[in-house]
Amino acid sequence: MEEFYIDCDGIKLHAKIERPENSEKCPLCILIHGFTGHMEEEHIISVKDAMIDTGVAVLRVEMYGHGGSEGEFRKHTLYKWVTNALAVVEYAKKLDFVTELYLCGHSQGGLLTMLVGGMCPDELKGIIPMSPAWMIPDGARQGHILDMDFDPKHIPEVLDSWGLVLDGDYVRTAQTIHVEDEIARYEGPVLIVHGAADPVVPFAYVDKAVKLYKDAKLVLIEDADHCFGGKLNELADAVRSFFE
Ligand code: FER
Repeated sequence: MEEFYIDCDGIKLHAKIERPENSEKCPLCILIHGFTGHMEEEHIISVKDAMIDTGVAVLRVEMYGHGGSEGEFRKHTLYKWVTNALAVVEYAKKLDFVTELYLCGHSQGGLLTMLVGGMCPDELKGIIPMSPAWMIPDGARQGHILDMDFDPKHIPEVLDSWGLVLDGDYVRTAQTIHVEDEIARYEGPVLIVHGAADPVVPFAYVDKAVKLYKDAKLVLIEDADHCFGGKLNELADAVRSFFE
């Protein structure tokens, strides 16, 4: 395991890379956490270990304002995360041991995975959105974010909810994001993993994504919540079967 930082326009992004044993060249999957998340969460570790098991190296990176990366949480936006992820794809492409590149992310990182998939279809051999938070842009347009209601035409200076503070720019930028466009731009294989008891991401969004992607498979894990608590083996099996 190697720990380091990837530069993104002067912001240091905290990263860890782990390679399977006995492999010179191998595929690599970039793995990204969700909103308020980080790279050591147990569902992220389970997915990482499952990938290593199947001979895939894993590059975990923490996005702007999260974990050990620079940037203030309240100033993070999906635009900043997209810019970060593009810098990570660029970094990973240049690693000489890498044969094929994949992208996987959880929740807000799953939404990010769908967006960046559409932006980098030639670079990404496959994508794995987990509990993908596609409802965020719609919520921003309708005036519901973090269980807070606001007038979407007059965005508040700050959102203050769930004990968290987010600048209004989070909403301003999220309102402009149209995930269908990026779904249409990605024609490679997609694995969506979702918990059937996820109270955060409505299943209707996952269902719509599976239908719109050209080549998507859904693994719906019964009784699993947003972070697959108590269902980590099922999560790992889904990821393993995608790479095997
Ligand atoms: C929201 C609902 C869910 C939201 C973010 C999330 C910022 C993200 C959840 C996650 O990444 O786990 O209203 O607003």
